[in-house]
Amino acid sequence: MSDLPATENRRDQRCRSQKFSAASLLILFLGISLTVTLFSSPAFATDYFPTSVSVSNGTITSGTYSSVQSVNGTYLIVQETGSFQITYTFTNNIPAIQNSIMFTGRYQGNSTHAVELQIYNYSTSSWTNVRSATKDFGNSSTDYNFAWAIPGTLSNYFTGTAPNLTARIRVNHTSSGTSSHYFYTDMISLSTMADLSIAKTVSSTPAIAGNDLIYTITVSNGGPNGATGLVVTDILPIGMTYVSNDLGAAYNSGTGRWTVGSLAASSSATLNITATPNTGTGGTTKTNAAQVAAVNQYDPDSSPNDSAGDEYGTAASTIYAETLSMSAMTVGDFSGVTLSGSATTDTATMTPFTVTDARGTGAGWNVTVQASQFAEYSGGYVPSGRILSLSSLSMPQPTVAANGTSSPVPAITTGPHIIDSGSAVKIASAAANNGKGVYDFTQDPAGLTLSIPASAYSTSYRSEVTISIVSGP
Ligand SMILES: [Ca+2]
Ligand SMILES: [Ca+2]
Repeated sequence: MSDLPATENRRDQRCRSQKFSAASLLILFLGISLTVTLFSSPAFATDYFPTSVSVSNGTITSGTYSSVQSVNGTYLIVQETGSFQITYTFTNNIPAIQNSIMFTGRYQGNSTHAVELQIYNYSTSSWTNVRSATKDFGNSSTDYNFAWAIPGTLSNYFTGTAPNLTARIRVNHTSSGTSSHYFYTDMISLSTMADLSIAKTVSSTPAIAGNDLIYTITVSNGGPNGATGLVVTDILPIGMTYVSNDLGAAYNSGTGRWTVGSLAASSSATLNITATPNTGTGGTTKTNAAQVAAVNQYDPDSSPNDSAGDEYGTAASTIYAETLSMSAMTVGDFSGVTLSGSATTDTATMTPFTVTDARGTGAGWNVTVQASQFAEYSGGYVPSGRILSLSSLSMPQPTVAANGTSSPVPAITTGPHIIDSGSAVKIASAAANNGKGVYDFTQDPAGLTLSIPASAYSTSYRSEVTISIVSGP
């Protein structure tokens, strides 16, 4: 009977010298230069403020309409005397239809009282609730900061002729009030609003130094209105080299600016950037960020260019250590045969294995297999014992598939291969600039075949199988 113990990577001397070569590359690239890109302050939406304020069933105790034209802690304060209304009128000072109302302030009163925000509908000659809730302003000792979308057909809420449109907003208190209740307005304005968000992914992690990967950046506009003047930045991390993008001149790889321009509500735009981790980055993690840098509309839950919020997204890739390696291949035992006076065969198993070339050098590699001549074995090789003739052991032709983003797959040498012929047999080879990446090799799991001649002697035999990966085309 014969048994074949698992062995692998016996010929690791050349692999080890290759690893030292990769380490010296790492030192060469440590002197990389730093690039800093600065941007001017982003453009924000323009706010339009009231030109007059009127109050019913209440008394203005402090401030005028000019008090409410910025968030500065100077309040227009209305003291309740009944179910008050505060009407803010924007007369002939709005150049275009707006889609949202901004408010900073508070109601200090009875928490059970309904205090709601309304806008005048010139089409129906009635007040429309901006929100469905009636308690838009609950009792609070600290200011609220609201950005509310105006519902329905926006043009119904504006009258006159652009650029001199008029609109009216009202705070409506429907309960009977007392003189101990106050409504504070720090700022109220009409503006435009678009809720932008960014999603970002990367095609490969882990990634291979020297192999392309793709960043996908999607910017979405949750509305309620279209965004204009939209710019997204994506500056590649240090150690990554830009290759290409799928939007052409809209993305400037030097500044990292993607000029999106206009983006309608409920729509999105996508940019794919192809880049390569430089050799020397092995063992590190590269995180790439994209964010909205500028837009003309107010975003209710995030701000441009602050590396935070839902319009800021990141994608990270770990980079493989820059080595050439392969996983273990395990060879099973043969089951053994009963001699019958005729030639016969026996089979044993071989497991799949994986080659990883993360050096980024494009030096290529070869996988070789060699089995020693079968020799009599009984707890150890028997001196001057029986042997089987050379060239009796064959393995099938493996198949290979790239695992993830990889350069052209290596060539497979046509098999089956006789592996105990006295010299190493090349079963796969990656030419220069091929085979960079991770490759999974599979083969017939019971395909290792031993030919046993009719003249064989009955005893136990053993052979050592060595599978090696070596650098070079
Ligand atoms: Ca947002
Ligand atoms: Ca932000």
